[in-house]
Amino acid sequence: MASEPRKRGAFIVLEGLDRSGKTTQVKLLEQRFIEAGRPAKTMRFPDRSTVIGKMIDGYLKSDVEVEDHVIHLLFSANRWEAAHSIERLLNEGTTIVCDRYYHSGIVYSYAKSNPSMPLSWLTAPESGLPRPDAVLFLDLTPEEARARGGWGNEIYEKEEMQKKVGEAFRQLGGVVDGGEIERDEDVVVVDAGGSVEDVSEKIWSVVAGALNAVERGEKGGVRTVP
Ligand code: DGP
Repeated sequence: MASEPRKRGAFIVLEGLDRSGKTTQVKLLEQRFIEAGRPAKTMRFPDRSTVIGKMIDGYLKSDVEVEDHVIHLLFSANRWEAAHSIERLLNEGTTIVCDRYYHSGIVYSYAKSNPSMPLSWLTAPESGLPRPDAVLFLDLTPEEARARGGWGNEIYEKEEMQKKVGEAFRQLGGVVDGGEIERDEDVVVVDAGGSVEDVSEKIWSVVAGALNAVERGEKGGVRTVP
């Protein structure tokens, strides 16, 4: 009797503003998959361990200045460095829980309002990367972020930037419209204002739906970003 073909893993991305609890939730989600007997692995972007990642780290810490277009392409290159490993893991049946991915790439650069970086230019380098099965944006108001101790010292951790990034993510998630950014069907906005347990349950309810679709083969094999 022929054995069943091995099912591919699901590719789940958590996006969020700084202080949204994203990193904690990524770990909880990985644990949940493992407890359910599903091989799972966490990843994060930027991956500061590579040569390109170290350049990004220097920029984020304001140790070096990097021109807007250049840093945008470096963030994208940092995802492309991992593209084959992501594909391989998914094909081997490992589910990936990823802390930020290409939507951060688009939204953080978009928030700079640089007229020579229109959306079409920002999205182009991401085209062809492995596409997530679900992207959850953990939403938090600046007041809630402040109540959690405020932001750190990195380059984007300023209230004005966080407001713009939040707004752009809400447009991607279809919660607000009116801007240039169109709704992206992969993005779901989750209110990250509750307790760790509450947010984790909300995340699980969205992820479970995406997981079922992957299990039933509705999403096909590993897809690529259009
Ligand atoms: P984190 O390690 O998750 O705190 O992310 C570092 C910072 O980098 C955070 O402020 C978000 C920002 N960021 C993440 N990915 C990208 C990207 O692709 N492009 C840009 N411009 N910023 C990004």
